[in-house]
Amino acid sequence: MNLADLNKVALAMVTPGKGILAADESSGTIKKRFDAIKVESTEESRRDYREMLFRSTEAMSKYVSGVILYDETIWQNAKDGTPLIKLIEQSGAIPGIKVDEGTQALPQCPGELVTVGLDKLAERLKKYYERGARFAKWRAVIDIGSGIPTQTAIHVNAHALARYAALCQAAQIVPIVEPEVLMDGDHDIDRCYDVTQHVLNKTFQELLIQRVELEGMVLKPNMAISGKKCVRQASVEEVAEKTVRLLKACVPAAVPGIAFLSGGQSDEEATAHLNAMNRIGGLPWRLTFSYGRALQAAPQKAWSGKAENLAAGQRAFTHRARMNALASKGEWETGLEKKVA
Ligand code: 5MM
Repeated sequence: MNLADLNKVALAMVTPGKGILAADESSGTIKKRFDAIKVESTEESRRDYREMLFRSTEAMSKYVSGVILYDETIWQNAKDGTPLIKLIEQSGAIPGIKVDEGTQALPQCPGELVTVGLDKLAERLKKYYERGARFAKWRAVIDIGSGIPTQTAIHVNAHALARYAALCQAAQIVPIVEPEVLMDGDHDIDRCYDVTQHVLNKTFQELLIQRVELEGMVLKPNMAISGKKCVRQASVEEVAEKTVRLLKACVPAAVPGIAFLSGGQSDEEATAHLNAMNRIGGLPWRLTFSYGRALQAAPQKAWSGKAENLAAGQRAFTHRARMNALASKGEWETGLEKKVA
């Protein structure tokens, strides 16, 4: 492993003024997104949609540091035969790959999940590196509810995250470590804070045990935020203040950067929260976005599967990418939302 090179890639992924596009929806998830805009999910429609994003020159070259791909996409070609991964490289963004293989029910823990995909991971990473991927992603899912999460679910998921991260670094690939505490449910922000603290502490403990080099990774956490069905929704300032406090308590300064997931927040909320955190300042790591839904909901709607809407889809994507890029520097304001790029 060459740690200096891993660190260089990790720092580039969290370049101030840029962030990550999470375009790694598995076939089931992208089908759900396409169903919502009444588009049939086929190999061709998924290719056309992602090609539209990757050919958004302004967004990709100015606001996007890296793109997380799904296995299908990394091997796919654009309509003119250019590999989609080349479009990303040509824009100056770094290609990455989701390597987990989804979740399975965790035995003895009703309602809880464990992320799988460690079998043959070393071989898969080698192939992805040869194809051009320089970082990877693995997402653990922790649900909050009555009696959950259990210690068991937190432990096995943290262990798998660390196993994945160690294998990535051995393959000269920067791991994005994503322990996501879901915002579904009626719990309040303080319960989210406590559970996330527990999950992050356990994750860093496992990373340490498995000798993962912190300088060569990126953390992708949830924010400390109210559950979607909670009657008291915390303000933007409270989310920012509590998330920063939580991360300072759990994330070593050796980690180059933190790139948040949006987790079901509205587009503008996700931007406002990131912006407010960056305004706090004095942080040991860079804070940016690694959004899926909060970057793609608008372009999906604008595109709606029609070739004549490609430019509108690209405009919508560029706008959201620009808003989040500004938020990664604490320079976003509500008023800018109206000036669609
Ligand atoms: C893009 O969505 C990814 C989901 O993949 P699955 O199909 O395997 O569930 C997801 O991991 C995503 O990268 C992160 O959750 C961030 O996306 P959001 O929408 O939460 O910002």
